[in-house]
Order: sequence, then structure tokens, then C-alpha cells
Amino acid sequence: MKLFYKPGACSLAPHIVACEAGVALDLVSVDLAAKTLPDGEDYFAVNPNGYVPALDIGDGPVLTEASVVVQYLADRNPSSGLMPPAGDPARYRVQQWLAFISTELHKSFSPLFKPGTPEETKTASRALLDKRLGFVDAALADRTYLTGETFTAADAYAFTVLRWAAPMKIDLSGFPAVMRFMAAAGARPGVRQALTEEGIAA
Ligand SMILES: N[C@@H](CCC(=O)N[C@@H](CS)C(=O)NCC(=O)O)C(=O)O
Repeated sequence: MKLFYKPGACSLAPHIVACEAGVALDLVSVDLAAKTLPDGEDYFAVNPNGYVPALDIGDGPVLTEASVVVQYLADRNPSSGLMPPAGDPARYRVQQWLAFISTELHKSFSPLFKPGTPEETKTASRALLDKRLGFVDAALADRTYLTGETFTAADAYAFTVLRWAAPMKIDLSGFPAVMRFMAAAGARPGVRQALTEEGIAA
């Protein structure tokens, strides 16, 4: 399987899941500004939306959407615990977090990265993130990871997105449980492996 990625972007989430699950990936870096691949090919031919992640599973069009790609990879190795089985209420708890991370966190960070975003929009995004971080902090108060003591696909996605707080100058010190989560997730061998392979390990 080929993962189209950019170092540190949301494509890090499926990369972490693959490392945690022991699923082998071929990594293909995408120049998101030029929308090209290392061989000069047009990335729009891979993903017409032009964004990462995209996963070539060798069967039809690439899979896209970080919250779905992580589930596909986690399900390659059910014993990893990254995604509980269909029908288990625990699976829908993880999916609830995946949807929350995608729509409430990821998409609130996005305007902060975009050149030309009006200051007013950035201020609104920061205010919303502050509220949502409070929610995540409260959820993590009595547990290591989002749904308990088991690291799941949702944790991989949350870790990926919350890493953006530092470059966006969002201070996490008021969210101690989030800081503990980042330290615990960041110390996992699978997470270290993905960061190292993307050339962004601290
Ligand atoms: N809806 C997509 C959005 C993915 C996304 O925002 N990707 C960013 C990197 S984190 C990207 O590739 N941006 C470049 C672009 O949209 O041109 C998902 O949930 O996976």
C-alpha cells in the first residue's frame, strides 16, 4: 500500500496507525504547493481534491479522508486494538472521537495555516480551539488516551493535530491532561517510528 503524505501534516495519523499496527507502507511525499509527486506526476491525478492523506489500496480509487484512512489501516490488524470490531460499542466511541477531531479540531486549525486567512477568521478559530481543547482536557483527566488506557486510531489523529499547537503558537500549558497525553503518545515506539520516517522526530 502507498501512503501519499506530507511530513507532519494530517497524513501523519495514518502513518502512525500503520506503524502501531505493523502494517507496511510505501511512503510517497507530495509537494502540496505544486501538487506534484517526486517523479513530477500531477497529484490531482491521484486525489482530485489535491490533499493528503491518500492511500492506494490497490483496488480502485485511492482512499481519502484521514478519519477513514486510519480505520482502514487499523482494521488490517484487529489485534492491535487500534480500532475495536464492528458492533462493539467501543468502536463507535473511537469513531465519535475521529469525527470530533476531524470537524472540531483539524478544521479549526486549517485556517491558521492558510496564507491570506483574514485575522478575524483566525481569531474565531483560536477561540473555538480553546473551547474544544478544554473539552479534550476534561475527557483526558482520568485516562491516558481518549477512550481509556488503550491507544487507538483516534489517539493517532489527535496527536497529529495537537502537534500543530506549537507552530501555531497555541499554548497548551493550560491543558495539563492534553500535555500528559502528548507526552504519553509521543513516547510510543510506533509514534516515534512514524515521526522518524517523516524526518520530524524531535
Ligand atoms: N478532508 C480531508 C482534509 C485533509 C487536509 O486538510 N489535508 C491538508 C494537510 S493536513 C492538505 O493536504 N492541504 C493541502 C490542500 O488542501 O491543498 C481529510 O479529512 O483528510
